[in-house]
Amino acid sequence: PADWTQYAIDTPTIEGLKKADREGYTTAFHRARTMTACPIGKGGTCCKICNMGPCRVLPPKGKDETPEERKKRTGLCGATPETIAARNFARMVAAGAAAHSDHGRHVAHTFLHAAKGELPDYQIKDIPKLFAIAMDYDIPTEGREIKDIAIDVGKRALQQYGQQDGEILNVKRAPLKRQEIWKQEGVIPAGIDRPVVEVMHMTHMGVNQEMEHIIRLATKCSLADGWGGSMIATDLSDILYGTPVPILGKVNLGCMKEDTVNIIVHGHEPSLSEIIVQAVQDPEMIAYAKSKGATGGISLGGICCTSNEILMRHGIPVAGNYLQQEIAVITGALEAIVVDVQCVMQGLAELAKCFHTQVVTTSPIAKMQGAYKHYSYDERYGLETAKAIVKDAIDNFPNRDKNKVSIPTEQQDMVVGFSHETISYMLGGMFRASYRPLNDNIINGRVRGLAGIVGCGNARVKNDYLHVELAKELIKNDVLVLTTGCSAIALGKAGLLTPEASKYCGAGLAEVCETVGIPPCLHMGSCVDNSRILMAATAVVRDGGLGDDISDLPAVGCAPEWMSEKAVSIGQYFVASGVYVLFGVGFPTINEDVCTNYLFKDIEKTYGGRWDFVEKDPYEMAKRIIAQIDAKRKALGIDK
Ligand code: NFS
Repeated sequence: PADWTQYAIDTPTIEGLKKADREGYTTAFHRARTMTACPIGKGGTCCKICNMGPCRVLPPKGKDETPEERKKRTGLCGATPETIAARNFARMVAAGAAAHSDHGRHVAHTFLHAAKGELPDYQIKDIPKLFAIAMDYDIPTEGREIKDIAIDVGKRALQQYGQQDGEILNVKRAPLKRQEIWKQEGVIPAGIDRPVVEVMHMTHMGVNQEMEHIIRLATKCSLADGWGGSMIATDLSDILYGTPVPILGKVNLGCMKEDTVNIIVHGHEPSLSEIIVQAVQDPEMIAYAKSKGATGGISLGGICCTSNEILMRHGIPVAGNYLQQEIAVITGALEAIVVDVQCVMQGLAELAKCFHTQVVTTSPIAKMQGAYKHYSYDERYGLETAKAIVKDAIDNFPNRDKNKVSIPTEQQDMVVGFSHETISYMLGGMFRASYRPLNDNIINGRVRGLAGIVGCGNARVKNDYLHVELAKELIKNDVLVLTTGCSAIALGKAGLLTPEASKYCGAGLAEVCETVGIPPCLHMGSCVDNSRILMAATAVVRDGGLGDDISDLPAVGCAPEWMSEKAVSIGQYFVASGVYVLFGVGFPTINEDVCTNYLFKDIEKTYGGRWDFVEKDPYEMAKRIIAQIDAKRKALGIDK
């Protein structure tokens, strides 16, 4: 068996993997040790878009081939390596944008029907944000019923998806200078769905064969995600379920208990998990659990971004991030894992067969072979469905095999819930909410800059290690970290989402964190909530003193352990919004130089942002990020 301390840093994961070895279970960690990634596909130079191929155009670098010889290689149709790399990249962007945007569509759909009063278990919660969004959407509010405003907001959001002409609404939130750049480049999406279809079309055999143009249309698609679908997902979830405010939370598998029915929700969309939160608090359900021998009642935890959604709004504990989904099953004490969409491993179903765990799929678009039960979740029957799922899990409690149970006790406190609105209130105060105090601290150098650390875990590298070491290195150098997704959960487990973590900070950042009473790493939510980071960056620009565009800010983005296509879309919309973005663990086009050079260098001339890549050294990552921040400070004339 492998030495798991080489592949994970957190004790429950390491212990879970050892248990898997002892008892003969297999996880993604195991598979990553026995399977190698395809070296040609990984670098972006395998073309499989037509039936004359697949054409493996370029072998991995380092084979005995001169750059000239490499350049001569083409696919059977003559497609050049850079066209192929760009097309593959663009398709990743499209898949990621589709996932985020369809999530947003689902939220908008639920929102509209809730607004109409058709969903008894859903009510509009955040009225001030409803008014703010209505204003952004040009919907009149004066003298109108809340219900009518909400219906209009829901309709307008849904209409954005199929809009064929003009511009998506939210681009006007961006700094004016940014909008000009997008206009000039022709990358403002008309609607949200159309650019996804366009990318699928233009990457079909025999369509777009100019690398830069392929990337341009991929950029438009990514903007339809970040400033479109993802932003709608965030805004409408906030209005419907509440905008996050700072709240205490806990993270790690210690949220599961020996004497409770343990249920974990996993995936991304909050619609069902919001109602499950209510169901597990129902006294009848708790009494029922006790009647089945679970003397402690019911424990609810979460994994991945569904978890982040209910953590931010209700303080529901996080069981773990992406690579803990199988480890949670291996505890032997999980009655049900309720999954919706995205980042759910098919390996779960096989693994669950070794235990009593019920895998429950709930999305109309996501079934799993071997799952215990499937619900095509319909919001009209919200609480009824949630209760049926919880009741099933309770009935499953007596099936728990005590001999197989080992629950970790680790649980780490954290402070979460930093929506961009909340950050503004915390810094500026209720009556003059503003980012100006942050700007002042950036100008005076107490805060050197801002870094978004986001994205997944990847079984190819030591789990959580890159996130945590990078964050520590950055806060040590006075860089304030904004975090979302599985990265935020990794930082939480490491104790970096607590005000006490200011002990890892440089003197300047420590002072700011202690004065305001915030952690040096701010958990801003799930991956669609990267749109909050865009809004925060825009607010920093608006509140003055740091240039007039996002690209002027000493701000960077990093996904050190990314694995999903969504991460590529996020990266691209940050680059297109003027941000330097660093990826770890491979880059989609890295085996091909022309497209990679464009993304890493030339694209900066257009957008002021660019890509970069460091395989797996968090200190090298930090070095490059800080160099980038310092260069921006210098350009602003605020370097010390
Ligand atoms: Ni983001 Fe969230 Fe996690 Fe990666 Fe998956 S859960 S949407 S994709 S793995 S951070």
